[in-house]
Amino acid sequence: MRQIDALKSPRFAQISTFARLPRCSDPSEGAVFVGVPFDDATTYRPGARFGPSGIRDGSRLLRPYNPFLEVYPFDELNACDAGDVDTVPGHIEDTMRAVESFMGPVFKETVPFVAGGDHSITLSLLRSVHGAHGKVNLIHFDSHYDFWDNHWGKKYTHGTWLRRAIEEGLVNRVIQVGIRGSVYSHQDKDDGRKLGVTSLDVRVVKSNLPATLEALNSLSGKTYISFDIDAVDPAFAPGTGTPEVGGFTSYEALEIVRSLKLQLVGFDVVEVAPPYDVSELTSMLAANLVYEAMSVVAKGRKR
Ligand SMILES: [Mn+2]
Repeated sequence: MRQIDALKSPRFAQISTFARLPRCSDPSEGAVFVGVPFDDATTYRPGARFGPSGIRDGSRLLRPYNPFLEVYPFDELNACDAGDVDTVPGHIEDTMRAVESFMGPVFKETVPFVAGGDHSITLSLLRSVHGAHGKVNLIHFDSHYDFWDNHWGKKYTHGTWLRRAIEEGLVNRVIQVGIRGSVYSHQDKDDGRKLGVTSLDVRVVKSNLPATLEALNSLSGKTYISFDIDAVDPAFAPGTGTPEVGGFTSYEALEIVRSLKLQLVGFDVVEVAPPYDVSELTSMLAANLVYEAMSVVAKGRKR
């Protein structure tokens, strides 16, 4: 988009690119960073519509070489920033259509790294993944199950996307990582079992990180990762809409992601809400999680 056209667009939230990467207009140019600035499906604090711009700001200090994985992720992936999807504030179904029409071709061409937005966007992303790859495994980092049937009678919210994805047959194995906090009833746990979801709660993960990594790395075939930043403790990631105390440290979150050896077809980090952030802590962590995920994909290509 030419600068003068950008001035006429209501896409006012985007002000920079991820990690100062070049802008790409053609997604097939390389692995792309994409923003989805939408937060009308949140149930508590809104603000995740500013996640993409916050994460771009939080990414400015990222440097080209990852010494832990010994890769240059941006070079290896020919990475660029494709800008934001044209979401429609206040209208979730229009936004879902916009995400699917933008992301469908992107998933066919390359591996996208998506910054939300609230977690409702992941249903549209998984529909696009399914269109490109068929059923994939899902690793879902979160403090919440997100498989409620509805909220206030509504089927599409940030707490119901996973049940919709399972109902629509978009996913194979689903492993949740970091579950904690109070829920409405014991039913939630039973529902997970009925839906065939493996939930590794925060105690299980924290008490035995190697066993968790083994479980995740045992997934075979194409895998998608959705990372709700509230999987991390609010002491490390305060800028989010439905915080739950007692989560991962930022080190643990980064270490889990960078230790994955999987065939990733895409990655999203959602629920970053900069209005509640402190000193860009949450945005910087989200940017670094994207960086580690890019590095995992880059490392896989080098092998
Ligand atoms: Mn959550």
